[in-house]
Amino acid sequence: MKALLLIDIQNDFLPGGKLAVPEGDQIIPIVNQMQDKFDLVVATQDWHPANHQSFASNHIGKQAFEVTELLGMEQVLWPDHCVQGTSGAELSEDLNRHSIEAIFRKGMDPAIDSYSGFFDNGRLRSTALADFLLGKQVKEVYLAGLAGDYCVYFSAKDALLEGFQTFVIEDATRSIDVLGFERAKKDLQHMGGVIVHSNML
Ligand code: VGL
Ligand code: ZN
Repeated sequence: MKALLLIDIQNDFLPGGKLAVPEGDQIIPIVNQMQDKFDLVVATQDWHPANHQSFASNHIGKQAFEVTELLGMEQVLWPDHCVQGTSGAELSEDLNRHSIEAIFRKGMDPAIDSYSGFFDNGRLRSTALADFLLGKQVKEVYLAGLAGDYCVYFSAKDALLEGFQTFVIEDATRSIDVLGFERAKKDLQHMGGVIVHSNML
């Protein structure tokens, strides 16, 4: 079984949003077209409380995009984004959402960030996404969404570590930092991941 994981296709990561990924909206028609090629479509949703410690606004004297430490781990401080219940946290209205069987929320613990759809950044807690996929006999996982150098990358990495055959659809993602995505792709390939184009599906 082949699953498509739609990572954080939320208003705040799209142009006009609080943490807009350049050209993020360009993936939406591609993602809409390819959904019927998969046995299962699952989405993730970044879903932070307002007091989340990844927000620069919750650290006196710090600016967005500064790097600090959280629980002994490097942490980029972000502009407030994907706050629970706000329109910025909603999946895009332009995204075809009717095939999405389940939505896994992440980033609810104010003390720790959660880029991956599988685990928080400290791997302290699981979202149960892996169990869900295993329960559906999924062997191959294809990733699309935002941002390529953060949540798509970390989700793909965890998919590999969880034993799924893992594919990143590179034209169905956009990144905060393009060079960061180049590094991410190399790392994923090194781990056994495969980078594909939507026209290869
Ligand atoms: C993301 C930064 C902070 C992402 C989420 O979806 O890639 N990036 N929170
Ligand atoms: Zn976030």
